[in-house]
Amino acid sequence: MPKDLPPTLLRTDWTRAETEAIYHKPFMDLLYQAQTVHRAHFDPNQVQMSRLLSVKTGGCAEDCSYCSQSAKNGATLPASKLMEVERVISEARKAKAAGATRYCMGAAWREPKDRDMAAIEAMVRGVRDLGMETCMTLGMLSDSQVLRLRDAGLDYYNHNIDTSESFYPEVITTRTFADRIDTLVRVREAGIKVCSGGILGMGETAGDRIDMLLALATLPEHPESVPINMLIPMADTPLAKADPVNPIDFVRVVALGRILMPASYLRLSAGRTGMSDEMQALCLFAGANSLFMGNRLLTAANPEEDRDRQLFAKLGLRPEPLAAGCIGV
Ligand code: SAM
Ligand code: DTB
Ligand code: SF4
Repeated sequence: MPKDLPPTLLRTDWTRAETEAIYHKPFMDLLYQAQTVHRAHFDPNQVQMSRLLSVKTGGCAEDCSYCSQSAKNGATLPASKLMEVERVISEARKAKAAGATRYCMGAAWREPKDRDMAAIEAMVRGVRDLGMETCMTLGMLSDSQVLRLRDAGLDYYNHNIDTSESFYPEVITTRTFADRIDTLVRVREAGIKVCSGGILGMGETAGDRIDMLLALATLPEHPESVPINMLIPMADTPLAKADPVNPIDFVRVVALGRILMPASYLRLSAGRTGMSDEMQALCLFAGANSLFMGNRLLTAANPEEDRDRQLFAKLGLRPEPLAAGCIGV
C-alpha cells in the first residue's frame, strides 16, 4: 500500500513546552496534524489485531492500584498456576483463526522465576511456529532472562510505564518508575521490540499524560508499540471508583502519541467496552492503529468479535495482514 505523504522525521528530542503546545491545540488542528502524520507512515484504513491471554493470573506481589491481580489490593481474584504450554498454543491457534496476528501473553508476576523460564520459552517458540508475532509481559526481567526470551525468538516485550514519573508513586509503591525504565533498556539492548504505554483515568492530570508520552518519545528509540489503556475500574481495587476520563481528553492523548511517535503502532487497549463506536472512530482517526480483539483481555472484558466486525464494516477498516508492517520507515 503506497503512502500518501513523505514520512515525518522520527524525533527523540521533543521538549515539554512544544509537546504541551501540541496537546492544547484546537481539537480540529490537533486531529488534522495527527491524521497527516499517520498517513505518512501507515495505511489509515488498516488496523493491527492482537489477542491477549493471561498465562498466570492473580496473586501478584506488586501493589498497582488499578490491577485486579495484585495480592496487596485486597482483590479477591485467586492466584492460578502457570498455564500448560499446550493450552497456550491451542488458544493462540484459535486467535490466529479469528484474525489476530500478534499473540500477547501476560503473567501476574513482579518478575519471572528462573524455574518458569523453560515453559515461557516453549510458549514463545510454539506461538511463533504458528506464524504469529509473539509478545510477553512478565514484569521486571534480569539480564539473563531477557537473553533467554530473545533466544527463544520473542518479538515484543510489553512493560508499561503507566503514567508520569511524578504521579507513579501515587499508583504503585512496590517499584519505581526507574525500575520500569531499566527493564525497557535491557529489552531494547537485547534486540527485542519494545511495547510500552500507559493508563488514563487514574486521577492523573493532563500534564501527567503529556509527561508519560514525552518519557516514551524521548527514549533513545521509540517503542515500536504504544498501548493506551483507559482504566477499567476493577472491584476491590483502590481505583474502583475513579472518575471516568473525558473522551475528548482521551482522543487528545492518542493524537499526541501519534504526532510524537509517528512510526509506532498505537494500540487502543483496555477500556473499549466502555467506549462508543464514535469515540473509537475518533481514536482511530487520531492515529490509533492497533486493537486487542476477542472478548477477554487478561481478567476483564473486551468487546465481542461481532461488535468489532460491525465497527470495521461501518468504518471501512481492514485487519492488517501479518508482516505488512509500517510503510513509512
Ligand atoms: N505484571 C506485568 C506488568 O505489570 O507489567 C504484566 C501484566 S499487567 C496487567 C499489564 C498492563 O495492563 C499494566 O501495566 C497496565 O497498564 C494494564 N492494566 C492492568 N489493569 C488495568 C486496568 N484495570 N485498566 C486498564 N489497564 C490495566
Ligand atoms: C496493555 O497495555 N494492556 C493489556 C496488555 N498491555 C497486557 C492489559 C490490559 C489489562 C486490562 C485489565 C484486565 O484484563 O485485567
Ligand atoms: Fe502485578 Fe502487573 Fe497487576 Fe501490577 S499490573 S499488580 S505487576 S499483574
